Amino acid sequence: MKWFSVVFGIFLAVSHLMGHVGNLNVFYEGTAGPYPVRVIIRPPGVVPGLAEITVRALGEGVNRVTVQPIKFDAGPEGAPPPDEAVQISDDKLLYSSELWLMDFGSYSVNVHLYGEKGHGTVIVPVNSIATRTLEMAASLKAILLILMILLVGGGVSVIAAAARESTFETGQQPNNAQIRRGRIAFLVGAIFCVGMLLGGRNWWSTVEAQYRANMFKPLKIESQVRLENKVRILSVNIVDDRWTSGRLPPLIPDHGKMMHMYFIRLPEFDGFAHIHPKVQSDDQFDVIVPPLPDGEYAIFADITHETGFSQTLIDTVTVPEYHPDEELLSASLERDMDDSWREIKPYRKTAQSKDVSFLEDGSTMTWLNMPDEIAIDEELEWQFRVNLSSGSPAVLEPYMGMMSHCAVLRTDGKVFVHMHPTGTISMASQMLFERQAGEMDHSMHGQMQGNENQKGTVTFPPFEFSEAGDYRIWIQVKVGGKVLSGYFDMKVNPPRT
Ligand SMILES: [Cu+2]
Repeated sequence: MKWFSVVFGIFLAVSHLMGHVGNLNVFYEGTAGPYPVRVIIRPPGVVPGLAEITVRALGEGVNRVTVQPIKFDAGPEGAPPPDEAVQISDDKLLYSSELWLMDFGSYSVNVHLYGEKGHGTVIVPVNSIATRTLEMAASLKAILLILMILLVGGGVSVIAAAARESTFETGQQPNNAQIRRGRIAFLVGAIFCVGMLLGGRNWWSTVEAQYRANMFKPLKIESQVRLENKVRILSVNIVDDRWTSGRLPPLIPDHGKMMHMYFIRLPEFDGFAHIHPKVQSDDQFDVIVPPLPDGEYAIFADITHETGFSQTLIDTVTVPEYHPDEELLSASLERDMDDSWREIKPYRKTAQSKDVSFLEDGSTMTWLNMPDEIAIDEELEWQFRVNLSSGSPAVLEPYMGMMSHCAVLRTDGKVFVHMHPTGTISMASQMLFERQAGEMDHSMHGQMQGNENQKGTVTFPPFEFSEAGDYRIWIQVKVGGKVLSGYFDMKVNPPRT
């Protein structure tokens, strides 16, 4: 099926969405000092623009919340004073605010909570990027056009009339010389006004071109698979000249890896891997392809820059046939110990969505609150439970510091989200901002990896889909030292009317 590749190719060409490809919203759940808290940031998608911030205290005792945007390169000293978040009247635990993100780049929003147990802070990183241009409404366009004609027409007439008649006595008629002077003034005035308009247009186009040049595009990558003694090695090369010319800040590791890649077989999503390419040179990352069937694969690779800016690199790659007798020991690199993969059932658009997924070892993963139907912009806290084949709840262990890793993919490839029970943020950028702020209580990191390990459940902070469509969702957990990957299919409807 070539359609996916075609759609995907077009998407790559025009894509300006990121991180979470096609979804800019930031979800975070963790603790601010003594207070458990959930923060949602909805960036405007234009720069400068107003970001919407919602803070929910997950317990009693909070009576004041402030929010403050901090640009990475300006630091806390260069930040505006904190803004008071307003309590939303009928819900005592919910606060909301709007913050201006003035510039392109990496920001953090520092959320301060005050109450009975004192003061707590949490830092939530957010990318300030432009992903769209705002269209002017047709009615406004029409009004402005009419005003422009009136203004220019009126201006030129005034100039002409002044030149022709300003020296008259009342009631006098203009003579030929005066009429001619009026016409010349009309012409000069018209040329002047048109010149002003053209100049204005020129200025506007320049500003707009600058904005467009600053619109977010993920770094361009090229990927291929080569064989080394039958071992399939995937190479990802960053070929974007913004990167190769050294204009972008270097990368930092996120839970110990420079790149986190989801590697998904097309077009039926029946092969899935979460792998970690290793740095070979400034712009080359290599990884051993897991023992999955040959074919076309989609790549979603998350990286975080030294400024806290994170992005997802996307590509597709053709993978040759798997050799069961591949000589892994002779390969020039090793498989990362945290790499995981699974072959699963092909995606069928028509299939009934099921809330139980059978895992590799015979245990099950149940989506406890899977809705029959969901529409975009509806918040839903996702809850999963893993049961051993004996039926008793599994004891979940952290996998790369998290109780679970989740990947959400729309089946046309246009929306991709990678998240954890702590939300959608890059942990690397959060730690970076915390270091910059220099005041954080690092004991909180223990609690951030996830919640309620008892009863084999994991919970993700409320997620809302921002685009309708068909989705496949993968949920990974670690049980008894083994990574298990469950998957679910879900249809997301347009907004309810
Ligand atoms: Cu993850």
